[in-house]
Amino acid sequence: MARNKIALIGGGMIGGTLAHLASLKELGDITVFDIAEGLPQGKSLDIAQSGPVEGFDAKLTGTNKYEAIEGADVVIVTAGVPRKPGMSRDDLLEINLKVMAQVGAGIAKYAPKAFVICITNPLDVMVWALQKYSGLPANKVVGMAGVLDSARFRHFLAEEFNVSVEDVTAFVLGGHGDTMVPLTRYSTVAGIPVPDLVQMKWTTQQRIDQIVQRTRDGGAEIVGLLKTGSAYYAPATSAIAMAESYLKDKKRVLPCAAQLTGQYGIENFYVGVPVVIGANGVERIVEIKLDGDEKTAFKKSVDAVKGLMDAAKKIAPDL
Ligand code: TXD
Repeated sequence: MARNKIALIGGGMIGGTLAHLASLKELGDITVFDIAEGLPQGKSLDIAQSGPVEGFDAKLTGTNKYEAIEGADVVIVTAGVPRKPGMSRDDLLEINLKVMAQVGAGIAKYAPKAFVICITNPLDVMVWALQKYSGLPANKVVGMAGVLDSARFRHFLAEEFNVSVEDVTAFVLGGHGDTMVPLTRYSTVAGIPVPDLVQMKWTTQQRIDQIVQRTRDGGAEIVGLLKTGSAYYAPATSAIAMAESYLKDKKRVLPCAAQLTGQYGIENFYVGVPVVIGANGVERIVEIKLDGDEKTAFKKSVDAVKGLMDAAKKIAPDL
């Protein structure tokens, strides 16, 4: 059986890390596309040369031509510009919308059967625009944000409780932005919900509130430290988990930006919710029961995404 083909649209900080991780995991042959001359070619060649040392077999190709992504099984999109300190994700809207139009056309022409994972910010609107521009079925186009946001939440909780990250689960709902909704009662240590751990005096509500806020600010914290770009190791690792669930039909339950068709009272709209990812892409949208406060927080997040979508429609009336 031929190897899977993974196309990475954008060979920058996240794109290069995606190529390296996919190679290490032998997920398939990898084609890195970028508009920058030489960048995808150089990174592909460099990673390929690490193969003999590490022992992975993967054909890596760098390209500036969309036809090289022909027949890709998975396409991961990071093309666009990242934030600089002081910029919000929303500031990237206009420039990255134009990029999604180009990327959508390339995918439609050369990889219409692919499972597409969008990473470019502002994520919830970019994945919505990419699905529209590409014309691919909505169950085959998702956004990566919730896996990263919940990973940040899980990391902070594991540090707080001094337990293995493997035994910490978390759900983060809503848009990938300051209004994201980390759900503490669905977050657990070995199945023990965080509110119970507060009762058990493992921590305090105040500490948990601080951790929730640090999760919301997770991207900005790293942008502030790096100064020249945004996070890329954890975002890339998160997208690879989604790609792997598709390629291996693992049916993982992961928080992703997916198109809702009535769940949570939302129609034809992308926002972060738990989904099952298998060989058919998004196979199920998990509609968890939200209590009063969670409903309010989720609606605030949905309204923030809606606001950005309205701004996007003004910029690109064809959307
Ligand atoms: O959780 C999340 N979804 C976020 C997403 C986590 C972190 C970063 N997030 C966003 O991913 C970030 O705000 C950016 O919008 C993307 C990519 O971030 P990255 O750090 O990889 O940016 P780079 O290093 O600038 O890489 C972007 C590449 C760069 O090589 C450009 O030459 C290329 O995109 N680029 C293009 N490729 C194809 N087509 C077009 N038009 C294009 N324009 C730029």
